[in-house]
Amino acid sequence: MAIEIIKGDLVTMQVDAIVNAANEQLTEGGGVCGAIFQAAGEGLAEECAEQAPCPPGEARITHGFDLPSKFLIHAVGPVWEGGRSHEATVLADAYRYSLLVADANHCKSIAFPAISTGIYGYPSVMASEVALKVCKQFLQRQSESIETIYVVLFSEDDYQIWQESWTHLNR
Ligand code: AR6
Repeated sequence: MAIEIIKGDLVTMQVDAIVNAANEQLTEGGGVCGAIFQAAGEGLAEECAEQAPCPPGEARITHGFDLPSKFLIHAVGPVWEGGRSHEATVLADAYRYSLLVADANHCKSIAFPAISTGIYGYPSVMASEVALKVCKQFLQRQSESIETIYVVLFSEDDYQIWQESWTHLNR
């Protein structure tokens, strides 16, 4: 079982499930969500609409359509409001919920973006600490089918930040 932190484009990941940094209505947005909707193509919006809304901290599963992944897991992270609105709890819940959904669907591999760290404004360093801790604990304690968790960072800066957090967490 492993956690792999990589730099790249989430939509190209050949995994069982790709996680979308979604909004509560599960509609096409900007950021990685926009890229996923574009790459998935027709059918995704309709399947998402059937499952909406999805509150922050939860996730919904759809097919991957034209993406290389079988499933898409739409996770809604918190909007950053300075850290006093339980953002860390909600972010941890969003990762955990996604992992549970993937596991329940017998996924062996899953790829996450850095949920909430773009349009939703969550500082990347703090988000990495929350996310990586949840992923590590899940693999150690709960996972039934998931063997590999990828975290895919889009920018070099984020990649460095998440690598450092990972090293720190395992010290
Ligand atoms: N691959 C990997 N990471 C990416 C990609 C990509 N192709 N594109 C962007 N990122 P964001 P949020 C990174 O804004 O903060 C949408 O409109 C990006 O650099 O996509 O959770 C939704 O519909 C950042 O580090 O998601 C919601 O309304 C990370 O993905 C809202 O934005 C997340 O940034 C969600 O905001």
